Amino acid sequence: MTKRALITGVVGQDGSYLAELLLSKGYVVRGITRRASYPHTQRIDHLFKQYDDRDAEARFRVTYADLTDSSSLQNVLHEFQPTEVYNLAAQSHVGISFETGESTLDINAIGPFRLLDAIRSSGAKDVRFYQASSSEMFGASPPPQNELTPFLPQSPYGVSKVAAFYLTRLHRIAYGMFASNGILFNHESPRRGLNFVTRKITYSIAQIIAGELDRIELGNLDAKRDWGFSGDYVEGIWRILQHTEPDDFVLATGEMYTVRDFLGQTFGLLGLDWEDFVTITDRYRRPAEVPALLGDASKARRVLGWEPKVHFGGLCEMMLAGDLAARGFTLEQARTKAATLTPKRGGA
Ligand code: NAP
Ligand code: F7E
Repeated sequence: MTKRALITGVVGQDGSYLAELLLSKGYVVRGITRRASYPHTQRIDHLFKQYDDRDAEARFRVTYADLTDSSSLQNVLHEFQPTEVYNLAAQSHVGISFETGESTLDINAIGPFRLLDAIRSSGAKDVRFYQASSSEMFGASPPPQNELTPFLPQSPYGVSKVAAFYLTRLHRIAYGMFASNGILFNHESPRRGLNFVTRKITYSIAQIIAGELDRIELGNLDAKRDWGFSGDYVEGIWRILQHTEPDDFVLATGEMYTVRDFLGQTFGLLGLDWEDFVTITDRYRRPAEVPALLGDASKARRVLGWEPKVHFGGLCEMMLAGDLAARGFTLEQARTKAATLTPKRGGA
């Protein structure tokens, strides 16, 4: 039987990689996106071209629906009849969740409830459900963190993801649904949103090389994160739903670096000293911070056979090369240009 996957958040970073992966495995894929005032399908436009979504039988199509709109979720479930549902949609920015707490909780916590409830009420017994849970749920719990580590969330985002985690487990326990959580540590890529710290740094370096920017403004450089590659993590997400039984799994690299390390590595690739180009500002500090995240993914390795392929150095180079290429520079050309730069001192 052909597998049919519904992906919420398909126009986001992970949604785009997951759609590629599932299409390569022969799935019929339906994405949902909410209305925006300007098209923002850049991450999946190549899939429209490849799988022609104008055809009624197309393997890849996108439908308007919203996690805050129950009837839109019920309609797409009824019409598409998925065998697997991947709930990746979220207000995913931790810092912004302090400014938009109510809508973050609505989308990230009540949203998954609406979706789980719609699947349950539809009577479809065999649908498998994946919830995009997050290492932000661990918050202030000291590293390393695994599936048994207590949750101590430090933001409205973290709280919303804890609620969704337990709602997913509850549907598994109370109604026997195949509902699993992936507790994913930070994962990045050249498709990462521009206001997450890794992509902000690599995008800004490319702007500096192109002569469009002098300095980068950043907040807390001491935060420690376990950064992996989104392309590796969607493989783990898929494996979580192919497992014989529903369960919860941490996905992580098991390596931890500071934001300062990320600066050193990426500027270092061009022979530059990051301190010449960075200004620290309170503007990007958060009311509460998650100091250190380091994942122990031994359960996923043992049970699912999952392991990340890309590590810190490779990730930094992949992201920087992507942003430089978009401005017409190879790494080698950027190094040559970097050697001619005169940093504008001050502020750091
Ligand atoms: P992302 O790039 O921000 O993608 C999230 C997507 O959700 C966006 O396309 C967004 O649409 C969509 N969305 C937001 N509100 C929605 C709503 N009300 N209805 C329907 N769609 C909505 O995030 P990501 O990095 O791919 O992460 C995917 C998921 O994993 C998220 O749930 C995130 O919280 C979780 N997660 C991410 C990481 C990580 O490091 N990347 C780690 C752990 C967990 P718009 O483009 O219209 O805003
Ligand atoms: O921040 C610090 C910031 O926004 C990383 C999301 O995918 O991963 C992500 O959340 C660190 C924090 O990611 C800036 O204070 C310094 O300590 O890139 P970030 P995040 O908050 O770890 C988790 C697992 C998710 O689930 C989330 O969806 O970097 N930092 N200066 C900065 N952060 C940003 N964004 N911008 C700065 O200028």
